[in-house]
Amino acid sequence: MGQLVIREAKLDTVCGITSKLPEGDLPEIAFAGKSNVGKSSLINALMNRKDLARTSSQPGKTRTVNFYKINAFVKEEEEKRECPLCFVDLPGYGYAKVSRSESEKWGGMIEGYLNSSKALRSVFLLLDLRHEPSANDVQMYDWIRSAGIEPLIIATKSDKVKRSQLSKQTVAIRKGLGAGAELKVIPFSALSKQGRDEIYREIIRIVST
Ligand SMILES: Nc1nc2c(ncn2[C@@H]2O[C@H](COP(=O)(O)OP(=O)(O)O)[C@@H](O)[C@H]2O)c(=O)[nH]1
Ligand SMILES: [Mg+2]
Repeated sequence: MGQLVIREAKLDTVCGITSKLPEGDLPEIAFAGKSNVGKSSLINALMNRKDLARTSSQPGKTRTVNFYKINAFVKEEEEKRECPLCFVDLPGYGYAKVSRSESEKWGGMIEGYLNSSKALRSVFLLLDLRHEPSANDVQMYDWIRSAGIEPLIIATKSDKVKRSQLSKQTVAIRKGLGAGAELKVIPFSALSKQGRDEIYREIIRIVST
């Protein structure tokens, strides 16, 4: 199937609540999840960058939709196939210090993006491997599916869970979302990079079909 190689990644557009979302033509993969779940850490790990996407221990800081342009190719035996794409970092939800009206505005913007982007090819929904999905997580899962997209679930911080607990936690995530065994859940750790190659393979599959 080949190997995804990222040459360069750069932050291209930052959208606030009142900005018009860009209409790019690169295939887009969006990243969703509650604040502090490890979204920036995953995006950095995929881009092979330490700090292009901000990571912080203070949740709720990212209140924008960030579009990263990724210059990449797929390396196959003898050939290189160009594979330009765009990562879309959606604002984290579930942060207690945000007012209800503000979080509703953001919810509207995320839902609007999911329903209107023509270039959106997949959504990676991040859930903490240690916890059952929250009501907000379930709502996000439902929004993504209502937009006609089957999300890929990335279960983050897998280094904090014993190997022997991995499959039990994965089952609990599927159950919490009301999904069956067909829902793909990939355990990921930003520390050990467990799961990264599998996520790269998913990206190649998504962009190639
Ligand atoms: N142990 C561990 N900590 C992580 C992992 N991913 C993120 N973190 C930590 O969790 C916190 C929030 O991460 P961040 O990527 O900023 O989350 P975001 O709010 O979803 O973008 C930071 O302190 C990270 O260092 C992981 O895979 N393992
Ligand atoms: Mg972040």
